[in-house]
Amino acid sequence: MKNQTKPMITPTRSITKETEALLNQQIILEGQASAYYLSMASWCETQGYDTSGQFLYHHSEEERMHMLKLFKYINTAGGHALQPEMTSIKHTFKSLREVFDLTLDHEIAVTKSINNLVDHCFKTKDFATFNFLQWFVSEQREEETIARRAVELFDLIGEEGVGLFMIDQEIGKLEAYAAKVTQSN
Ligand code: OFO
Repeated sequence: MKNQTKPMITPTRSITKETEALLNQQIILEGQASAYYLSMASWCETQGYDTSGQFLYHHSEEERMHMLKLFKYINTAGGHALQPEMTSIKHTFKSLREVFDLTLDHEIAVTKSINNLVDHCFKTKDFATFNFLQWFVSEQREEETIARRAVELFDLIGEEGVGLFMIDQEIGKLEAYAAKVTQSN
């Protein structure tokens, strides 16, 4: 009887350990984004911000899809994608504005991390991973645009009277807006 613990196939590694570790770091950020936005969506729903809630549920799904893209890439390249721990999830928020301020902060952090990864791949001549990451570069541009517009709505419309209701409605239109703007660039 052969040793059952050995894998049937030994994958050929096409990314370095360092790149694998950086990609796993990126998985953490995408997983956090998905978890944070899910928690925010739930809070919005409990507060009557239904459109923002739907927007954030959808955004949470998208972030999970980004995380899965990285899982597939790392494992196909001979590495091991790791499910990150999810701790310190914030469940309640001071206001709708705080939700979108935090969303923008997180998107900026994700963009920085993607840029560092791209820079690392270029410097180490890992052009396959560099190429794979271009999708994330474009996606971050779009997501940062959406998050910035969301935050701007609070100053543009104002939160008094029916302001918050209107902001909630406008948030539902942001994805279509950002897709149009980034495509025309
Ligand atoms: Fe994964 O796109 Fe934003 O964070």
